[in-house]
Amino acid sequence: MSNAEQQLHYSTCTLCEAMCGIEVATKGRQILSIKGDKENPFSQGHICPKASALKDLYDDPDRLKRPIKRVRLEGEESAWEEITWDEAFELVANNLHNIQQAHGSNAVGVYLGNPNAHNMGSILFGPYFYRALKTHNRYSATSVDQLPHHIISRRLFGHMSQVPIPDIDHTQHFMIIGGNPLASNGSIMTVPNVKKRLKGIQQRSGKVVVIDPKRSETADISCEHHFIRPGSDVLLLLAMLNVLFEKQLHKMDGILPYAEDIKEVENYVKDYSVQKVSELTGISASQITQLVVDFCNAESAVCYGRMGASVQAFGTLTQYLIMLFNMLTGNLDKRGGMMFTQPAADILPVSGKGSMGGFSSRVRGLPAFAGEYPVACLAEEILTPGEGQIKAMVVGAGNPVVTTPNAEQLDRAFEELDFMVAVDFYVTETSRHADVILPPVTALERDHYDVVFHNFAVRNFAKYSEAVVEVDKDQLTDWQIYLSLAERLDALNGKNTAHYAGLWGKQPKGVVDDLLKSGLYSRALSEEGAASDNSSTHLSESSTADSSKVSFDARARGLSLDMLKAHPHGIDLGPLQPSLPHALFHEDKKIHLDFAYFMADLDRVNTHFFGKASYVTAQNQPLVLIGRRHIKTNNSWLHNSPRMVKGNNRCTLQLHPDDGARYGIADGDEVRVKSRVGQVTIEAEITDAIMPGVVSIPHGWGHNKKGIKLSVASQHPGVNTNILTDDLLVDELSGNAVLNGVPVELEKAS
Ligand SMILES: Nc1nc2c(c(=O)[nH]1)N[C@H]1C(S)=C(S)[C@@H](COP(=O)(O)OP(=O)(O)OC[C@H]3O[C@@H](n4cnc5c(=O)[nH]c(N)nc54)[C@H](O)[C@@H]3O)O[C@H]1N2
Ligand SMILES: Nc1nc2c(c(=O)[nH]1)N[C@H]1C(S)=C(S)[C@@H](COP(=O)(O)OP(=O)(O)OC[C@H]3O[C@@H](n4cnc5c(=O)[nH]c(N)nc54)[C@H](O)[C@@H]3O)O[C@H]1N2
Ligand code: SF4
Ligand SMILES: [Mo]
Repeated sequence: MSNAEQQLHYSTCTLCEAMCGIEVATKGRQILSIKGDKENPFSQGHICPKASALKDLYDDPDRLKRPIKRVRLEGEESAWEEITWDEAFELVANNLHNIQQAHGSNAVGVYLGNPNAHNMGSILFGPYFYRALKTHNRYSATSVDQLPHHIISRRLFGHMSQVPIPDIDHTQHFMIIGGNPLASNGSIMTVPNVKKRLKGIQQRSGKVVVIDPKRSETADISCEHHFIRPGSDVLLLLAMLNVLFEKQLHKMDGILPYAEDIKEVENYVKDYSVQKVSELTGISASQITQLVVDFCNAESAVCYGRMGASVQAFGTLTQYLIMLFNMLTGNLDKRGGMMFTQPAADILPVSGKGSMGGFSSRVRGLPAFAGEYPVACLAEEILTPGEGQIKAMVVGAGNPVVTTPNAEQLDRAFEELDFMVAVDFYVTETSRHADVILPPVTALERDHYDVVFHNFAVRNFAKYSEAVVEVDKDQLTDWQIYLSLAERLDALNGKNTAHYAGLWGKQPKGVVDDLLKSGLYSRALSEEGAASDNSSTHLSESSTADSSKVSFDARARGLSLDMLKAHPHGIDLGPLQPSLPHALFHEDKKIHLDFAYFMADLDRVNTHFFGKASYVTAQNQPLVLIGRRHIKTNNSWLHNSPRMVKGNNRCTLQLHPDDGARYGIADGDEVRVKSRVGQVTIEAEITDAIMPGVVSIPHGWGHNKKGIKLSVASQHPGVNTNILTDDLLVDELSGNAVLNGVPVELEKAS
């Protein structure tokens, strides 16, 4: 091992959505360094400080490599014991099976966390396991995140994952509502080096406008920033649409062939004048009008809303109105506007469109979407006795005890389970409750094709990379874990398991190969490729015009895994292309605006903001809590890397100097923050970057739970903000959690 040669590998960082290309230097099984891959046509050498955390994760002595089983000792104590994979699979399959036999299929609940989306194996082979479980009790991080986007795409375009994204490289006007891509590196917009691209808009005389209760890092480099009262975006959007019609600024010609009824939007918004909403939003009437006028005067423009706009009381309606605003200004499916992507390996045609309606949750009646219930109701489904009560949990790549609302209640609920299994390489706040932990390998130890995020990328691009380091025979990837469990469960349920042999042989990468070979580019290339010498297929034509760095070799017979292996930096497939009506999944090839479903929520808006009993008057607004991200965090799970937590305490309560004075709180003071469901004590950070009446705490912290095995994170525990967020506060239309705009009270801790 010691005399192994140094090798360079070209891989992809899977930590956030940006898909940055990385150059990894290895010697044997040692990872020497991680740098940006300059030859990667998509990310062009960009990485953020988190990329090196991939090495830290790989080297982390706290990381699990073999399955462990909890052994209960006397009293409340327990210890972990390493077991073989065979023992582990048997234990898990038997327990889940027995619980389902005794209490019904729904007695097993599943929660899937965010890293699944960045994992080819989990995305493609995880479903075999969930299907084998046959439970309706499915939950995921989607309902503390992008659920509104999926519902809108399902209803309007016919598929939950057909989400149009901002054409950032060609737009002349970018309005960002509740997103901070400078910290998050973009979301539902895969965009490496977003800072350079935002600056690019300004260099070509375009404009970046940020609407956010915080003057964020993104606001700092934009042309214009407006504070907005958290949760009032829906009013802003209604008024913006109203201005469009009042000033006759709308451009409907392009969209009318797909959505004739779009004219009716005028009737729904006519009551929401800029004057009516200005005090409640905190943005003046003339400023709102100007926002619309500037947007409409731009050659191309796009309005984009993310976390801050989605994960709040009116998140679904807000995102819907954002979509209508883009449509009514002629910016859907237009260069520089909101565009659909053309991914090379397209899973949409072979994945579920998103089932709607039918089910609602047992205890509270929250709506199911795409076979999942909102995670805000998970704890009550475990804690409330009766038929269908959850008795066992499967948690895959998630840490809901830190990341979901009313976290302490969920923590208690997990204690009540008869059995729990976690697929995770750490003993976390969540997995510490498990009876068995099944640890998969980390990102650099597995093959990767980004099955999800190419679909949200600001440029069409394809890239495949093999694992950069070898693993031991008894180290497994997520897909091997899921497939093993699925096979055992099916066998226990008396099902025929003959087809599993084929799946083991094919592997997730075989599925990707099939998708590539049957995909858009392969078709284009095999139709024209062999004959042409200058890579001028209908797809690359515009890519050459757009100075793509690597134009793909059209002489090749078509895109495949082998072709991608031969291009280890990835293959650029050009800028986004207009693609209506092709992008629509509805059989009639129309956009279904579905006013009946979405606009029904205006009743709730009216009651909330204008009803008699409303607590949200302009004068008497409660102090509200929002969240934030930092470039060196990744939700709850990178705090065990020393270089990610180095430096000043970042888990602080930010508040405005006026609020500091009002509550007698100075910078650095310890403050007690209380909500309906919990309280925390946290250090205050006074800053005028936050709007008066609003406080902010980042999520993902609170590593002080007994029994976790995160030795670095435990030294920098921070405070879990989701102890304050309220499981009963949801966006009622979707059931999505409200993590922004939570009423809280403050006092200086004595
Ligand atoms: N207050 C507040 N709360 C929030 C948010 C907020 O803005 N404010 N944001 C929300 C959002 S957008 C999200 S997406 C959620 C995330 O919420 P979750 O998905 O529940 O949590 P993560 O912190 O991403 O936890 C991921 C877990 O997966 C493990 N893991 C990492 N990679 C892998 C892998 O490849 N395989 C397996 N099996 N395990 C892996 C990690 O060790 C970690 O324990 O948090 C949400 N919570
Ligand atoms: N460094 C880092 N990057 C990440 C992650 C991470 O944890 N750390 N997580 C990843 C994940 S899972 C996701 S989903 C993405 C999320 O990526 P983004 O959507 O960019 O999320 P945030 O960075 O939290 O930015 C949300 C912004 O919304 C603002 N906001 C809060 N409430 C409101 C409101 O009511 N109205 C308006 N208009 N704005 C509001 C906040 O002040 C904040 O600036 O980031 C991804 N990237
Ligand atoms: S921005 Fe950072 S975390 Fe995100 S993919 Fe790039 S290097 Fe990884
Ligand atoms: Mo997320």
